[in-house]
Order: sequence, then C-alpha cells, then structure tokens
Amino acid sequence: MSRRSRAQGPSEAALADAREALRRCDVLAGISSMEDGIERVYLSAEHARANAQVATWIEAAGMRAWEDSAGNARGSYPGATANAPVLLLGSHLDTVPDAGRYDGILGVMIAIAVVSRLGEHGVRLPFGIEVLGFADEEGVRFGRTLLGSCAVAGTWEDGWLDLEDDDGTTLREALAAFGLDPDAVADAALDPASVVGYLEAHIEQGPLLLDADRPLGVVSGIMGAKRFDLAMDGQAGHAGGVPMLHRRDALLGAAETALAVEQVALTEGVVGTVGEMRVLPGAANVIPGRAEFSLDVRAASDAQRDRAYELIRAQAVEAAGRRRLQFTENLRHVARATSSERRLSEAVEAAITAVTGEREPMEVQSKAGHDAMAIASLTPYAMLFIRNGNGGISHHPDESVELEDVALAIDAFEAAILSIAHRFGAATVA
Ligand code: HGY
Ligand code: MN
Ligand code: MN
Repeated sequence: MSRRSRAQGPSEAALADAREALRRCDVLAGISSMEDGIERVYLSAEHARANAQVATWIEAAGMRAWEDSAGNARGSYPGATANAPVLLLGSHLDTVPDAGRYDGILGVMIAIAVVSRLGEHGVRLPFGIEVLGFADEEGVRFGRTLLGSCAVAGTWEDGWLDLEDDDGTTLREALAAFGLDPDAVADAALDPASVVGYLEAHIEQGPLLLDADRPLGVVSGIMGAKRFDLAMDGQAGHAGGVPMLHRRDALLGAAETALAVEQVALTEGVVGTVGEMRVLPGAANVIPGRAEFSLDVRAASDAQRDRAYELIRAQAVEAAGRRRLQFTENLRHVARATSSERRLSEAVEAAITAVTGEREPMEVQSKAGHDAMAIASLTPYAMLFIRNGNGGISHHPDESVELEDVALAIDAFEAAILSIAHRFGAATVA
C-alpha cells in the first residue's frame, strides 16, 4: 500500500504497479478479432490467446495458472493453511465489439497486481485467493451473458449448449472446438462453503465519480436486467408500387417500439436500450417485411424492471395492432438486481478512506452489469469502482482511466483484502 501521506497521492511503487496494469491492458487490446478496434468474444481464437497471455502474468505473480472447464482464466494463491477457504477476485476478459480496453480487463489486472504484492512480501492470509478472468461476461457471441461466472457460481444450465452464434455454431460445438468438454462445464462450480466472498474492481462505465471528482467509489448494488429478442412482422413489398396507407411496414412498428422504450425509461426511471436492429429483406426499394431488434431493460429492482417491460410491451402490441403487424418477443437473458454485502463493502469503503483520505467514500449503484451479479448466487460480493475519464464513456474505444486513479485502486484493493483477512479470518462472510 502507498507509504506516503494521502495528500501526496499514491507512492512511486503504486504508480509503477498501475503503469504495468495499464500496459497489460494495452497488450490485451492488441488481441482482437477486429483490424482497427478491440473485440474478443467467448471461445474465439482471441479468447485462447488472451488466456495464454494472462496465464503468464498470473504465474509471474506467484500463482498457479490454469483454465477451468468453462474457459475462465484462473490463478490460485494458497492461504496460510491447507484447505483454507478462498477469497475470489476478478472480472472479465471478453469484450463487446469495438470496445474500450479497461472494461473488465483492468479489474483482472488489478487483482493480479495485488496478489503479486502479497507474494513479493510472502504474505499468506487466513484464506487462499482465486483470481478469475471470466470468459464471457458480455454475452456478445451467444446472446446470454455471464456464462463464465455462472459456471463458477454453479448456475450453469446445460440447455445453454444449444445457443447458437450468428454463424449457427452452437455453444456445444464452440466449447468442443476450444478444447473443452461441453458436458463438463458445470465442473467449474465452487462449493459455497469454501468461499469467503468475491471482490471485483471495475471502471464505473458512467460519469458519476468523474462529476463528483472522486477517483474511487464503492458499489451499493447492481441493477437487474432483462434482454429480449423482439420482432415485428408485416408485409414486404415494392417501395414504389404499394400505396402508403396499404402498407404493413415492420420497421415502423419496431421504430415506434424503440421510441416507446425511451419514453417509458424516462417516465419510469429505468434504462432501456434497443442496441441491435435487423431490417429484412433489407433493400432500399423493398418495404420491410420483418424487423428484428433487441431490448435491454434495467432497473434498481426486478419489479421496476418488469413493470417497465410490461409498459413497453403494451405499446408494442398497440402499434402492431394499429399497423396490422405481428409482434413477437423472446426473453433471452435475465439477471436479478443484487446488493453488495455490507461487511465486504465496509472493507472497501475503509480502504478508499485509507488511500484517498475521503471520510465518506462515494457509493454508486451500478447500472452496468458485472460478473458479481452471477457470483452473488455463490457468495457475497463487494465492488470497487474506478473513475472513468472522457465523460464516463465505456463500451467504446474512448474508454479511459487516470494512472493515479489506478494506483489508488490497487492500493485500495490490497487494503480491502488485508482488512477482510484481519476482520474475518477464515470465517465465511455470508
Ligand atoms: O451490459 C453490461 O452492463 C455489461 O457491460 N456487460
Ligand atoms: Mn461491458
Ligand atoms: Mn464489464
């Protein structure tokens, strides 16, 4: 932890750790399926290359590097006693298309940096440490998120093996091609009794810390989310020959629904996004016969999330009726709203105070999803947020962080872990 006074900011050693963590984010940014951007999806060649690269850093930090049956990168650091329970640290290594280089990745690098410090000083805690680089938090390839962390949490569903990517490859086929046994994914599950808790460091992916001029924040909880595949079906036809009032234009039904998402989100205080839209048959001189689109809706509570969807759905059904269209819906993903665990969060708060001097660390509810949502089914969690630069932009190449903030985050993450070791020993936090 930084040895200098808080007013002087992080120590040179912490800044050096931060520089290395950011350098590693740059190295992983170069492992991408995109020519001029960052994209690394589950069970891709890039996923394999990233895991191999992260394994070298895990080993350099004094851990045993391995890959679990779900394709998560894993690092094991033993506790003071054999068979001690473990504290989980981590985040994800996969990305969205044209991603930033810190979403998920930085959290894994911070976890490795802290274990490296423990190893350097020969520190053995009353619990072991498991560093996890989750393989599929974003759900880009198969449409269902948190696959890697669900496997560790014991909530993996074999029915997901039939999920298909855009090329028609099933998850089962992709796992086998990656060298994993599709029928053994659930073996990645940890026994809740063997886990002390989970800590995740992550960029905020929003502007709150930036606007408040705070380098770090503690996460109170994570919004509940639902993702849908929606569609409107009408009648394709000649863009010239069909009179306007005779048309059953599927795109217009989808467009009305997208506007309803915005209106409901504003009135209900939730967040709703139509991020994908496919117009078929997709020609300038053909009236759209079908419009397929995604819906991502999130709220502080599951009830609020579900109410918002019902209001959106009602407007979609009304628009479809008025336009003589067929509206269809398919629920693709559900993540319940979760709260962080009080005592783990107190350790994070105390750590923020210790490294920044802030008497009241800022508390933020995460509107972004994180692996912690899945791991919450296994063990309690706490999260440390790091200020996002550039207006808080994320899921975008302009994602940015400050070196000093990352140094403070490594110090705070280490301090939180030491405080948990001191407060709880090997007792399970739950
Ligand atoms: O979508 C999310 O909130 C996360 O970045 N996967
Ligand atoms: Mn993300
Ligand atoms: Mn993330």
